[in-house]
Amino acid sequence: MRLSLPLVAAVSKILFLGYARAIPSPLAELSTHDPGSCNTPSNRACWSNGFDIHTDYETKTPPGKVKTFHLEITEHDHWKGPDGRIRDKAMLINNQFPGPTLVADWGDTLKITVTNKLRTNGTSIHWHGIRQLGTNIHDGANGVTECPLPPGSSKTYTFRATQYGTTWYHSHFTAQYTDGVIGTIVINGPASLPYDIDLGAYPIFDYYLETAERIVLDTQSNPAPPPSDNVLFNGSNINPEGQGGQYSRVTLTPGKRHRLRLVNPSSEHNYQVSIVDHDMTVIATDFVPVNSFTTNNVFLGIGQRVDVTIDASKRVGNYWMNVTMFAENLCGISNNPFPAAIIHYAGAPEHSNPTDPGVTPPNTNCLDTQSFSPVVRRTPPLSAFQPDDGSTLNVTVDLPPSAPIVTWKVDNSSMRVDWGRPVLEYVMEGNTSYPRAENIVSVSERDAWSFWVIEDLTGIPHPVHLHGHDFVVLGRSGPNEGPFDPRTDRGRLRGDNPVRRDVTMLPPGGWVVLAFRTDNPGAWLFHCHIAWHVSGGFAVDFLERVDDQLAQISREDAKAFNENCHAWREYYAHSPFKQIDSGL
Ligand SMILES: *[C@@H]1O[C@H](CO)[C@@H](O)[C@H](O)[C@H]1NC(C)=O
Ligand SMILES: *[C@@H]1O[C@H](CO)[C@@H](O)[C@H](O)[C@H]1NC(C)=O
Ligand SMILES: *[C@@H]1O[C@H](CO)[C@@H](O)[C@H](O)[C@H]1NC(C)=O
Ligand SMILES: *[C@@H]1O[C@H](CO)[C@@H](O)[C@H](O)[C@H]1NC(C)=O
Ligand SMILES: *[C@@H]1O[C@H](CO)[C@@H](O)[C@H](O)[C@H]1NC(C)=O
Ligand SMILES: *[C@@H]1O[C@H](CO)[C@@H](O)[C@H](O)[C@H]1NC(C)=O
Ligand SMILES: [Cu+2]
Repeated sequence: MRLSLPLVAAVSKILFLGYARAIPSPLAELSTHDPGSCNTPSNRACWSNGFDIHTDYETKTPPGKVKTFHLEITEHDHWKGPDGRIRDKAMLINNQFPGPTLVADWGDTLKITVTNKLRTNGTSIHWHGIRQLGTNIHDGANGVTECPLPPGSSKTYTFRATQYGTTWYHSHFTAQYTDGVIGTIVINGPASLPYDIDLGAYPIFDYYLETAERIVLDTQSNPAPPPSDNVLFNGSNINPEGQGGQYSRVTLTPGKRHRLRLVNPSSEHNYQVSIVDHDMTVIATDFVPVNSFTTNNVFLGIGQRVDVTIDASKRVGNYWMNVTMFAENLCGISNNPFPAAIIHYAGAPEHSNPTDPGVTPPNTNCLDTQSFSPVVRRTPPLSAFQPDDGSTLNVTVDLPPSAPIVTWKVDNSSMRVDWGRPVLEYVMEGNTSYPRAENIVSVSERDAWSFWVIEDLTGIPHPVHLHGHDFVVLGRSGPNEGPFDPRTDRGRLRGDNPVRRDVTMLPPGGWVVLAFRTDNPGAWLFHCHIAWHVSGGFAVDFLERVDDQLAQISREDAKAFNENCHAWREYYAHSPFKQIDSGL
């Protein structure tokens, strides 16, 4: 399919509302063990002694506490979902759907014990966007950084919240997260704009009545994804077919400014989010605080987070919050034609629905906005970028009947991890004979910018995600502009404080140029976040400074790793079900 629409900027205007600077004198009296006490509605830029919105969180972390959490994953048959319909099977965390929101402060250490109470499936939980500085072994990517946890066993994931903002966690065991193994995370920290009320994490995601395994098998024979049965806002919606369920209602206090932490933990859907008659002001993209940016709709690709503020400055009433997917651009497809939630002003009628349908936002060709400016600046040296075959990753898809099943490939190789032989095991053994299907991309230079051109030859927009780093988005083509041409396209790159985040959209039939600093040794997945595409092999594994990584694995972590792998291999030898996809 060829698209001729011009790239329409989704933004209305840029506002430099300015964030208040940290006030020096009262701050000096604050104890460093009292994070957040200078973080008041009128001064969200402030955090604690020596830490504020201008602090570079990649180099400095405030002291924090240890926070412990317990997540238990269980399997449910004949489960009645939030829109009143029955699913054959669901997998829930602590019996909640979505799972509990984990809340901590910037600088805290999270200790999260995950127990697998599933009947036959393994599991591994990935903490999306968490940098895992020095703790790659807690990244939760099974077949890469650990063996899956077999049924009946537990693992404690331990990592430091060096960043702050909003994110989510999910199973990385094949497409298991689509069955319900997802939840959100809020790390409290400073913000680039004052606000009165934090409404918390607000996930918007696709919901299927079929099991994830069924959809994986279907998309192995036909690449066209099935439409979702619904789109849930904060875990609820009405049943679009009729009786059952209810709209999510977000209550605003008239006259106040609210922070809403939008998260897209979908399996297939990328959205443009809009609220009838209201602007939103973006203050963070993924974990990266940005200078406030006011718009009437925000793009939310899978895995992305956009923290916005919303002023309750309109007439007291109820307003639709909509998500738009342009199906012709392959941005997502649902059997719910107009997925929506209700923005409810306190004092407005409690049970009535809004009447104004609002307007459909302009079509951005399923591409995310590139106009954000991070508060803490980066200026990657474009002169150090030497595009060649070695820095290009191309994405292709083989279809039946020329391939046995739909097979997604990066540089002509489809990822297939071996759950029982994760990459870190090779690293710990000093064995460099990685199987081709691990899709290893070695990156060995230390503390350097590593530049990558990603080219799409599949004709579909893909939300691409990197573990262990925020990348900078140096440039991007429009849809169907073909491969990156160094002679003409170099000039389109921007090194002056480009967008920085952990997911961006790869244009269909086009390219994106990304870079990250090799400051975090480990085995870091880079993959499409469409569940059916990563399941089908669309992933590589950046093996960053493998020698330095070996030195940072603690003896305790290595022991737990080996014991779990041993338990997994024993279990898997007799497990009734085997790996049917990439494993991710
Ligand atoms: C995972 O569990 C589901 C539901 O019980 C089952 O259908 C599927 O075959 C299992 N897959 C693996 C690899 O254990
Ligand atoms: C989302 O749902 C949770 C759990 O029901 C609730 O506590 C929270 O207030 C909701 N968030 C918003 C913004 O409505
Ligand atoms: C928003 O959702 C409501 C309810 O489904 C619908 O009536 C309205 O047309 C939608 N508006 C937009 C702009 O999608
Ligand atoms: C994609 O990259 C691989 C490996 O570099 C190369 O063999 C192949 O020819 C490329 N495919 C296309 C269509 O450019
Ligand atoms: C891609 O890999 C296949 C084997 O999987 C090989 O036969 C083919 O020659 C490769 N193509 C290119 C362009 O390297
Ligand atoms: C490296 O690992 C592979 C795969 O498990 C194994 O076949 C090989 O013998 C190992 N090499 C060494 C030197 O241990
Ligand atoms: Cu994809």
